[in-house]
Amino acid sequence: MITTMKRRRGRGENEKDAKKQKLLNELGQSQLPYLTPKDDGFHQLWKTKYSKLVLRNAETIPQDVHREVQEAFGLLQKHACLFQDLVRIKGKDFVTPVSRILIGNPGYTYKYLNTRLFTVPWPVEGYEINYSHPEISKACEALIKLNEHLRRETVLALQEQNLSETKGTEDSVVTEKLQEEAAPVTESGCASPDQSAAHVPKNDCADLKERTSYNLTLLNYMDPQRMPFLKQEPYFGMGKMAVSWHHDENLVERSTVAVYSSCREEPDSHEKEAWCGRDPAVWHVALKVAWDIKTPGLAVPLYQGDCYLMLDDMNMTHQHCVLAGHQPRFSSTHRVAECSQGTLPYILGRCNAALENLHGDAALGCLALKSLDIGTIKGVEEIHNEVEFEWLRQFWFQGKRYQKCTDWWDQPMAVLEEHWRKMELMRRKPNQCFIRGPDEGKHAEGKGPHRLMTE
Ligand SMILES: O=C(O)CCC(=O)C(=O)O
Repeated sequence: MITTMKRRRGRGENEKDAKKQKLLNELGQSQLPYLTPKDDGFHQLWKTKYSKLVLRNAETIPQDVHREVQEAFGLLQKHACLFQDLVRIKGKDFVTPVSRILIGNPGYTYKYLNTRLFTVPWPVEGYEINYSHPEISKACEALIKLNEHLRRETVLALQEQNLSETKGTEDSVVTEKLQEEAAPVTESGCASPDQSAAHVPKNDCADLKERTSYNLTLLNYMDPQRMPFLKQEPYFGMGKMAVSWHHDENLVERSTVAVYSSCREEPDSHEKEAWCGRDPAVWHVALKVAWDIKTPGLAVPLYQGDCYLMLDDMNMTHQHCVLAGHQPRFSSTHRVAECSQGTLPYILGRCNAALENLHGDAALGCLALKSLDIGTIKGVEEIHNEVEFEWLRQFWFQGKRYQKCTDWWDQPMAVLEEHWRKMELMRRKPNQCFIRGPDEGKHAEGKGPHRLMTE
């Protein structure tokens, strides 16, 4: 049951609400201005207030990457691998209009809006992965290839931006480069990457690597024709949104988010100039400066195969939303998820630490606690909750969706459940010899958390 996963709202969320309310009060009935490419000042606004948004339009991306990624989207859809998520916003449950699948490093998870998604692993050396169909394997391979392409593009883009921060230098080569950089962003918003790293000031390599090594991608799909009740964008009057205003959560600080966008083009219509503002037939990414009503918003159209990068701290300083067009669209959003508490090795390590307090041998029919120290018992209780609420319930609540793609999580989840069961016994009867035999022990206290949830 969903109610078993209830969580109190944090102070941060209440503060956010207060800020949002203040903003809406200031705004009253009026709407804020925003610019699109057909507005004067669009490129200037981009360059001055949204400079960490970089668009790489489709022509700059290798054809084989386009072909394989677009085929991958089709294959994942054919095998019904994408699902709408049940998320919690301000204590209420919502089903996302977009359908999603998380693909990434084996054993990684990503939590957004209180829902933890588990990666369908992409192929990495050292891991044996059984996919439920060769076409799913092919799709995952295409996405790790895209991931690598976007990582390289991101490093280049970051290097370019570091160059522009060295303004005022005497170095003539750098000055020359600066003049190039200072030129207005091109029509496409794509500043041409300088492939020669020779004059690029040194970045802190370790840091750069950490902030650009995407460890997973969250894929989104939506067909707007099947979603008649999309929310209207509330501040600027930008029209229907597929994804509301947000910052991406749980990412490594100052890490880039890279997005590949794919949607069929709308056939040209004569009504093109009939609307003001953004073209409602075309998908856009929209950006605004967080908690700022003075700077106009920016709506950037996205055509088949375009990519955009939100560099460095842009995901923190700005919010973004996705404005729906008319055609179905896929996107692949590559992220450096902050996984210090989100990987399988992490949670197994936690469980093993808790089970250290267990003494004896289940096979011999007797287990007891080594220590009854209150701190130790509390620690076990914490881990017991963590494995139950952050892992097992999250996993089982999402049903059998992962099995559509792979059996990768089945065995680890069985192990976690077994650990949970032992901790449950430790908690219930802390000072008794509480398991009489392996099979009896297994069933004595009865139920795994997934069963509790479905009751
Ligand atoms: O599809 C996109 O362009 C971005 C989607 C997004 O913002 C998200 O998944 O958090």
